[in-house]
Amino acid sequence: MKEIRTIEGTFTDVGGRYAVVVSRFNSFVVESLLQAALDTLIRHGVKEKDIEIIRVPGAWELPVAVKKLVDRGGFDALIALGAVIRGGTAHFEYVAGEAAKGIATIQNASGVPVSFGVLTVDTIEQAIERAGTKAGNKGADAALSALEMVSLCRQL
Ligand code: INI
Repeated sequence: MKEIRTIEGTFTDVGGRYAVVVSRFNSFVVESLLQAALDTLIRHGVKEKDIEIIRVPGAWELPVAVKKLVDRGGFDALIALGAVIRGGTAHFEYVAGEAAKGIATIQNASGVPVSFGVLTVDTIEQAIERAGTKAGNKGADAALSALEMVSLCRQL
């Protein structure tokens, strides 16, 4: 095993510039994701001046904003945050599916990491569990993934 070269990201002195794209829909949950994402970036040494927050109406609008920001350039990674809660409506499938597909397409085409911090859950309780209670905070997780990918991409 000692002979196998391994390339991986680290979390020390990563730095870089980050855009956090945040949807307003279900803001009572999404604001907790945002605060945790910002806290994670800053506690890992990212400067406030190197973080930009962009707000969109809902998860449906995340891909177009992500695309504009990637095209504008200057960001090492983006973090997309939102919460799509099923709540008995078929709308869920479209919004969640298009948000995920749109963001993945932009990430893969551009080579710029875009963390997917969009909750896709059945109930409000499940959303709350993932926004700072018993299942952690997916905003913090998304920020950690962004940091790791920035560090990794520099080495690839
Ligand atoms: N947007 C969300 O971010 N989460 C949801 O749960 C949601 N639901 O359930 O409808 C939602 N809809 C709005 C959508 O993202 C667009 O903003 C809207 O359709 C206007 O384009």
